[in-house]
Amino acid sequence: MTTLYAMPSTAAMAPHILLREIGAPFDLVLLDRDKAEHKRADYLALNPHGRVPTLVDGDLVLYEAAAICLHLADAHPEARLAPAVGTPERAAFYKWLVYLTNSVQADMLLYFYPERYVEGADAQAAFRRVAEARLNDQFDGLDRALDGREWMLDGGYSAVDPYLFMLCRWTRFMRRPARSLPNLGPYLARVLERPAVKAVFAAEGLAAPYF
Ligand SMILES: N[C@@H](CCC(=O)N[C@@H](CS)C(=O)NCC(=O)O)C(=O)O
Repeated sequence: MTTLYAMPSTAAMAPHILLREIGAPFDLVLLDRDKAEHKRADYLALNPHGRVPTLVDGDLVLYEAAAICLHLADAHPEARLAPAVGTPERAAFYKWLVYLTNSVQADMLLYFYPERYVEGADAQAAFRRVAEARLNDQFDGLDRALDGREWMLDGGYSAVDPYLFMLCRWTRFMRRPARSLPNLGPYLARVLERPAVKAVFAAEGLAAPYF
């Protein structure tokens, strides 16, 4: 049996989309952040960091959203969510997924949680402005990478796309959201058209704006 532990509108969204793209049965356990269910002993036994997502797949317990995406794509080759191992396309797949989790997602933390890095309201506001500028550069680059293409990889929709969609969604209340960029805007609308993505918003109880 497969179970995804999640909270709505978090880093669990990309794995959640992939599970619905794959179409195999799974249980979704939505933890209540207000009740700190992700810090309870039974959950910490699965994920000692007390964060979501965590995937339980038979005997396997796996956390880190990108690792879960890689595992799901590998475990369900029939869903064609990753290019063949050893191909240049697979290398591009690694590049984008690692970039998204290691650079863009990491800088999102600087933007959303400046108090974790610097003390004082003024310093935090300045820190956040720098983080926002870094994110703008990153999304400009992602927008350029999408120029003339439907999905991030030549071979079609892959696990990279829900991951990018998830991160773009996090910019929706920023001064320059990803949806305002010329290629990312139509791209996000394309991702939203996928039944799996619509099903995720319904299951997580999320309303517009979606990105
Ligand atoms: N690098 C981790 C980050 C996970 C993470 O920080 N999740 C957030 C939600 S987006 C969380 O669980 N926060 C709860 C907390 O820190 O208390 C991943 O990609 O899975």
